Amino acid sequence: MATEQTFIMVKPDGVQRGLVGEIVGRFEKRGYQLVNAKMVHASQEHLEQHYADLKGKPFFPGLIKYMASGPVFATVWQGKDVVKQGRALLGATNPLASAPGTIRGDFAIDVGRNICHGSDSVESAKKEISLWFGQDGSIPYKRAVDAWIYE
Ligand code: DAT
Ligand code: MG
Repeated sequence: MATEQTFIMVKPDGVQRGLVGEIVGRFEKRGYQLVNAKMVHASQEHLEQHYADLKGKPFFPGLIKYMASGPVFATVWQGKDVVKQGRALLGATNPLASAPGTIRGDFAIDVGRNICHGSDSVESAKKEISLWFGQDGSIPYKRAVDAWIYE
């Protein structure tokens, strides 16, 4: 069974709007395994590191301010193809382009308030998990239900 991991974060608007349970629940119900989680009120410096690839974009200062405006809920998920499937569960970056049934397509409207983050590749996932969780990236444990999720 694959042990791919991804970093999924409920952004400050998602936390404020009471959507942590909804977002976590969608990953759980799909069958993915939660292997780490915490609430963090991140510093601007930490968020600038997280979004380093976007430095220089016109929306960058606003993005950092929004992300630092309140606590986020940071999680690590494990399972087969979880990076790509995680992005599919979140929907398109711009919620107006997200299909109904996706998290952003069901709960968001503006791109600058799109309520959740998901790693875009296995490589970014590794970097993000290490940035947010340090050495203890995940807490491994065996799930009895895996035999009913994976063939
Ligand atoms: P994603 O979050 O889907 O990986 P991204 O990495 O390109 O998208 O951008 C990170 C975040 O930056 C995104 O979730 C919302 C914000 N953002 C992206 N493009 C934007 C834009 N054109 N205007 C305002 N905010 C934007
Ligand atoms: Mg991204």
